[in-house]
Amino acid sequence: MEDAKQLEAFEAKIASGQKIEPKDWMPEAYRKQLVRMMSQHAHSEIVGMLPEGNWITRAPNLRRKAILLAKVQDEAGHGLYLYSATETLGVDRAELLAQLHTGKAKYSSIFNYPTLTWADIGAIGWLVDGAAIMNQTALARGSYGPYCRAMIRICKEESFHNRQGYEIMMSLAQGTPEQKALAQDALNRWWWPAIMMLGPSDDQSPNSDQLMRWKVKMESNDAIRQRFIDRTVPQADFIGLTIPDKDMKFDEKTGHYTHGPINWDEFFDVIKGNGPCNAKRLKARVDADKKGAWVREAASAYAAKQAKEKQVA
Ligand code: BYC
Repeated sequence: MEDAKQLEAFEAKIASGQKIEPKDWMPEAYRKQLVRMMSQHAHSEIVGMLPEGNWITRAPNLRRKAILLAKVQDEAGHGLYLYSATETLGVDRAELLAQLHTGKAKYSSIFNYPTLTWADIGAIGWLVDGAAIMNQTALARGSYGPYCRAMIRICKEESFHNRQGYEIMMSLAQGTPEQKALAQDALNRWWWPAIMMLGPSDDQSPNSDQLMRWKVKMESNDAIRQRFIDRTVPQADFIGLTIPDKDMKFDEKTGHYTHGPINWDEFFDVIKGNGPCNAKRLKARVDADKKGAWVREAASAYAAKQAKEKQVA
């Protein structure tokens, strides 16, 4: 039974804007929600390396290759910060990875779409990292210390990712008609999945109320989506690309863009495991885990040997 006084003190701390730290008392529901969300976030980072990793060997020149390699390495780093931050809640990383590998834990819907052309790398940086920044700068102001601190660093790196993506799109849009068509095609395919990755509409978001009350989420899914749209549509206009939404228009009265209907059936289908690349992504992670087992075993054996030698000395 949770102590009402402890709960009151916990909620007062959050209300006053203080951070909750790993050794502080917290309700079990808060801990569970954080483990769910932070581990899904960590999984998204490492699964997110796959569609971009697909283009490292095919980047059009050395400069592009070096930048993409650095970006994909950053995503691995984000996964590491986030698994470490999740471990502060008393769970084991191996257990979290087992949940990913058995399909029990989710990862972001966006990474279940294929990267068909080089322009997709531009679209991912511009739209996917752009949407992630909108979401994560809000999360950085949240209540759980280790998650917020991880977010601050991640957002700085995502800003670089976002600019590299937009710069790829800008170069293609200013190139030959074929290059511009590649950029437009990538925008057409990634726009709606990027809009959806910010989560279901508020009326279909069962976790939001509790998470917002406890300041894990600082803004609702729809509010962040609107901010992302308002920021991104003028960027598309600036480079002469068209958002694939015939209903998209600027509303002078509200100062916001209004958009057409979102295909939520597609979103829920993808998160159920039926997206174009779900099976492929999961297999790639499971295979990587199996292939890396000997490295983990060797590292553990070496650490045990070192510890034994220290004891003897
Ligand atoms: N995909 O109640 P809701 C990156 C699930 S990686 C899959 O609104 P919540 C990058 C949700 O889990 C950045 N599932 O949930 C990496 C819930 O199911 P469960 C990734 C989704 O948690 C590499 C159900 O739908 N960012 O940028 O309040 C290369 C109901 O939803 C999705 C993060 O992970 C989705 N898109 O809000 C390039 C940010 N959306 O768990 C780039 C951290 C919802 O109850 N996460 N679901 O079975 C969050 O901010 C929140 O978890 C969400 C969802 C806004 C995503």
